Amino acid sequence: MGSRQPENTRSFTLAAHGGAGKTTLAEAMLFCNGQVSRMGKTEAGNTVSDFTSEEQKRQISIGASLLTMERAGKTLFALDAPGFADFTGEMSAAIRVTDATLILVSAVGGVEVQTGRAWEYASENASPVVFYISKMDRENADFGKVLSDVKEQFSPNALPVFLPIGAEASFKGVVDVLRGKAYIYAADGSFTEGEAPADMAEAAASAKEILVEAAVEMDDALMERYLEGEAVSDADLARVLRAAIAKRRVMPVLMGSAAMNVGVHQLLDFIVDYFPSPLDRGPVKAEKDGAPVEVVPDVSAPFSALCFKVMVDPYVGKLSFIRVHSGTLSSEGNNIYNIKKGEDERVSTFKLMTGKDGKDVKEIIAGDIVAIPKLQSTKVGHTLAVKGGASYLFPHIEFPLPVYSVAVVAKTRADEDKLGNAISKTLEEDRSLTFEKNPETHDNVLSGMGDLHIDIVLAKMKERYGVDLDVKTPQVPYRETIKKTSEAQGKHKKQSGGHGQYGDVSIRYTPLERGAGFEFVDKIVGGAIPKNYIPAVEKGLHEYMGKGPLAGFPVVDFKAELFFGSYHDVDSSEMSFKLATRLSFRKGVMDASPALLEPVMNVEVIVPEPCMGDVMGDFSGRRGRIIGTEARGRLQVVKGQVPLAEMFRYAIILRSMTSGQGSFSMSPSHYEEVPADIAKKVIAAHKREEEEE
Ligand SMILES: Nc1nc2c(ncn2[C@@H]2O[C@H](COP(=O)(O)OP(=O)(O)OP(=O)(O)O)[C@@H](O)[C@H]2O)c(=O)[nH]1
Ligand SMILES: [Mg+2]
Repeated sequence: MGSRQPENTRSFTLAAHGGAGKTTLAEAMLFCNGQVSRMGKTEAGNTVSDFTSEEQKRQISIGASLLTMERAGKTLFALDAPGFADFTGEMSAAIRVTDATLILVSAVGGVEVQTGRAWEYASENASPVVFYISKMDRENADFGKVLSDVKEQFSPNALPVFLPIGAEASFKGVVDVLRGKAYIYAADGSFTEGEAPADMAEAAASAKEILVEAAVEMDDALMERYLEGEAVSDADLARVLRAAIAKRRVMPVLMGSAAMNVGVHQLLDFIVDYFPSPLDRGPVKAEKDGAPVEVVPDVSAPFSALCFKVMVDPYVGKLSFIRVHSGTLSSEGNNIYNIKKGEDERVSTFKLMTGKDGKDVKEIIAGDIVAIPKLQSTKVGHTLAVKGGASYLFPHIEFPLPVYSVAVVAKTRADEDKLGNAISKTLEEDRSLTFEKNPETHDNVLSGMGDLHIDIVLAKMKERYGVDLDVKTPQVPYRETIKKTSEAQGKHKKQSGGHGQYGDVSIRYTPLERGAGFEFVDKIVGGAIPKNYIPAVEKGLHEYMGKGPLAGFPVVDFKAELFFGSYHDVDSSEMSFKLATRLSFRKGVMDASPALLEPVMNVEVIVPEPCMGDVMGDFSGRRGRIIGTEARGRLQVVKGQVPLAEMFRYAIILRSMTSGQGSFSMSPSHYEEVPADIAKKVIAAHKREEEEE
């Protein structure tokens, strides 16, 4: 590789709705490029991209796979991202670190929900977009319809560069509008170059004219000459078209059939000729001491890179995937410095990855996307440099917040012992996953993007780390409180034989406002209880508060005033006073009209306008209330508050209610009293549990 230059690098993300054909297209590219001798199929579980056992079993992509290709003196880095909504984080991270986004749209299915997400992520990252209409060989493939949908829903800048020859079963080639040539494929996958079929010549010429018109706008002098009627040379056109693509002024529309391997050579050539290089893409934003800086993709600048993915292979170990943004780095005698952590990391080699296989390379340069084995402290989103070199940080990579939670329970003691290690390794790889022990309910709560995501995580933990887990709905962290004032005496007395026990307290319990917590007041006068026993009363209250008398949940928002009591010179002790406090507390709370409180969440749902009615109606079915709605781009935001108890399966319900178009996020708001009929059930369930124990 030696003298590689960023101008010879092309990186792109394959992004689309689930099943649009990304992995098949990636496989066809490798095949055309001579890197695999037989094309694998998703359904046969033998593609280069989908190499994990869960991907093969489920016949979908789960993680973004990196494929490296050499073609016509260029290095191509393709990230094949998953399309299923549960793995959107993999797609957004891939788009962030590549120089272009190849958005696939099925010629049969057309624009779908995740096509929209791919478009949005590309737009947020100002990523140049090329559309690829896939599956042209399939029955009902309709290039014209999909093209007009793409234009209408995404951008009028979507302009065809290839035109299909035939369709469905008779789809056999493409006309490359720029070259004015036709490429006709034979059954054995070979193709011949020729003139465009006579009935397509006019369409091809007019498509080219539209491209020329759009592209010359990138160069004022050229545009002037063009408007005066001068022809634009091929070299000039190539130059301005490249610029127009890099600036999202033209979004080429290509097409083909990956499964039949028609048009893939032409796609690869187009990538080589027209996709933006890191130099075309220009500087990326970073931050130094709170001030913005621009990082230029210059090979002689200080080295800097961003880690965007971590993969833990039980055999090979950890691989950290990085995008190099500036400089050159050799693996010989160099450490990498993790700026975020302030730690040096040993580097033995860099790997050019294709699926699970890596090819060692000694030097990496700006624009490269490679893996580094066995980095210790580097996590997704960290900026890497060389000690004493670059000192800025790239913005963190944002992942969607988890929206679906389950409580996991180890099946056996052995599973429990292995859980910690398995979870921490899994979390490292999967940034859309969180794990938390709820301090109130003691549930081990695993949260992710949906039920498929959680299913896959559990299957992976079982296969890789041998941890078997059961799942259940997490417990709601209910709380208890009181609504009235009460006074209760607690007297603990045991004076038969041996050393006796004696404690006697009278405590007044008063409700406090929501969120106030607990307050203890010592109102003892005249030594009714000696000073040294009073801390025991307070300590006792703190302890018993943790498990309320109503249903065993923490008691909150009340004041306890110790106002009277009595003691015995010999038999009183701290323990006796604690036990007396317990008697008073249980009676006092039950006499003060106790109530159950539940957490209420702030919920924000983002949906297309037509789904708003359903979403709002569903809110009231969940005991929720709407706070307001507002428009956000082409979508609507519904804001409201809903009890947590009603939200556990919401990710799944929202998906089906909106055909996958809705998304939501939530955060804790406050505690509120549980309606009586529901409280009764919760209390009864708790009693049953206690009896079982
Ligand atoms: N007929 C036909 N089928 C195709 C073509 N491309 C993909 N398929 C089929 O479509 C299905 C999905 O293909 P994949 O390549 O796995 O789709 P994907 O976009 O990678 O899917 P995810 O990664 O799960 O989002 C498979 O059954 C493929 O065989 C094509 O060009 N023609
Ligand atoms: Mg795939």
